[in-house]
Amino acid sequence: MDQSRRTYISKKMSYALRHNPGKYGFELARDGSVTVSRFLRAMNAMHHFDPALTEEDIREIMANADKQRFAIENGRIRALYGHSFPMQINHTLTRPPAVLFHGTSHKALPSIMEEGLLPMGRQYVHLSADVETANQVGARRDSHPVILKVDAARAEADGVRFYVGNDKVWLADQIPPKYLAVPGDNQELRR
Ligand code: HQG
Repeated sequence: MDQSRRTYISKKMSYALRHNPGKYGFELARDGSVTVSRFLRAMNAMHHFDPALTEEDIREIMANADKQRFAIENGRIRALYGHSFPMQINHTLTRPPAVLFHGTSHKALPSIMEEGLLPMGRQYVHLSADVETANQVGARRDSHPVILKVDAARAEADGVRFYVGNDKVWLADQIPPKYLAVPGDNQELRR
């Protein structure tokens, strides 16, 4: 399979597992998973892949991806982050590293420093474990993204819940502005 086909199928997988499982005719468990066999049947019925999509193909897509977006465990597949449908997925509550990052656009900054980081279209706020990852996330929206530094240790101590996505992506409930700063500025941009 060439990389463009892997990317094409990966986007369909994300759509089904993060955004619209109902359109594919399956339900997800509370952890966001569905059996691989049910998933393959639904994907093949919807997209008429020729040759038919197999578990081996999915494993090849996952192994060659730039990001770890999916996991297969005990015959079940799930998206690790990014969900947008209303039923909230249970992610594993985990103590975050002391500092996390969030890459965003200059345009969004005033509103973020006013309201905090909100999940917007997704179920959880997405944070990055390192600046490089935050840069990649932010570059989707701004050629010179703003990298916010999140005081995760203090937020967690104050009751904000954090969850693991993958080794680079963390999820959280909304993050009030007092835990956010633009690194390099002497003055934290909090209200
Ligand atoms: C912004 C991709 C205004 C937030 C990525 C972001 C990530 C606010 C946008 C994953 C705001 C939401 C998620 C506020 C937050 N006012 N704007 N109060 N609070 N925002 O796409 O974090 O390639 O839902 O800064 O790599 O950009 O799909 O979240 O710009 O890991 O696997 O609202 O999706 O992964 O955008 O990205 P998103 P995100 P995949």
